[in-house]
Amino acid sequence: IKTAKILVTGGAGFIGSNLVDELIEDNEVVVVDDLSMGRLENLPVSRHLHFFHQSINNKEFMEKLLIDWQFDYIFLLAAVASVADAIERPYETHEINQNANLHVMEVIRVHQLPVKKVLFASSAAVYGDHPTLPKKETSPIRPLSPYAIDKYATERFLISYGKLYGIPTVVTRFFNVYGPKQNPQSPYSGVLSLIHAAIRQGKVFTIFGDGEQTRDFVYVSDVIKALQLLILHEQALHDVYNVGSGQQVSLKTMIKHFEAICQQALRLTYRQPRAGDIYDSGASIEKICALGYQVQFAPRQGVAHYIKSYR
Ligand code: UD2
Repeated sequence: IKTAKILVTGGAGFIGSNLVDELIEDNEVVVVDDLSMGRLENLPVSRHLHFFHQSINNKEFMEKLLIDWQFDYIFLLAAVASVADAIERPYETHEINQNANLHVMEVIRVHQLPVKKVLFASSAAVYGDHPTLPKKETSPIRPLSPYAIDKYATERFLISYGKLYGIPTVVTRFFNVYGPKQNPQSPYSGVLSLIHAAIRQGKVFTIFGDGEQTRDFVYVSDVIKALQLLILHEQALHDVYNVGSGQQVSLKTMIKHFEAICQQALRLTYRQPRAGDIYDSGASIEKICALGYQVQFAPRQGVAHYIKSYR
């Protein structure tokens, strides 16, 4: 994207700040982030960056921002990203994960803002524990938590606003994203950020279950490529796309990659599986690949790049 005005909600967070790094060279980028999980240090220093320390839930602020700026592209990445957190405070997180995003669409509709496309970041969580793998966009939807329900409902709202009111939209379903700037501070942070922190600090890492559970781990720079492709591709319209690596890999295999690349053993301890944990997960990425998406970082290469970026 070039010479555009772009809004990234959650732009100081893990995926958001990696996206901002890519966009900032050639565009004016506005970031709205309440810094609940995001960090200012994640953001580049640039006169093209306009940072607002605000919640997307501040409706007055968001309305004014959208009207003042007349954005070309909008990436809706802000969320309470932890499923566990959403289970603790379902009503509060609903305000952010669903209503605040719906409000953005409503402002665009009411003021007929000329946005070229709005992208909403949904999650593999919408598939729930239905056993057929890999997950296709047409697989059964079984949202099992308030978090997944909000993600799914917001997907539908976005697409419905898109079709009814002529606002171009697209939705991504992220699988297990990992890489630089992922915050390991919560026990519900992405497991690879916790492994990365444990191996660097020589600390013990707890495996919940037997470690043979599988995930589709996708490196953040591949995710950023997917976001840029989907926001620009004219065929990616009012539709949903899985974003993953297309490889289903066990936790133990990922740990072996960390150990091999760091040349150091990770100290392990085992506990009962987490309540509600899904054993296996994997993405079909055929749909996004048909638009020209290519995975650059297989799991081992991704881990190597991740570790290198901290040296
Ligand atoms: C991911 C998403 C979540 C939701 C969900 C949908 C992340 C960070 N979370 O949850 O938002 O979309 O998918 O299914 O991407 N584990 C350990 N030890 C630890 C931490 C985790 O063994 O210290 C295990 C955990 O029990 C699970 C696996 O590692 O089996 C992955 O855990 P996660 O929290 O990174 O991601 P997941 O798939 O539960």
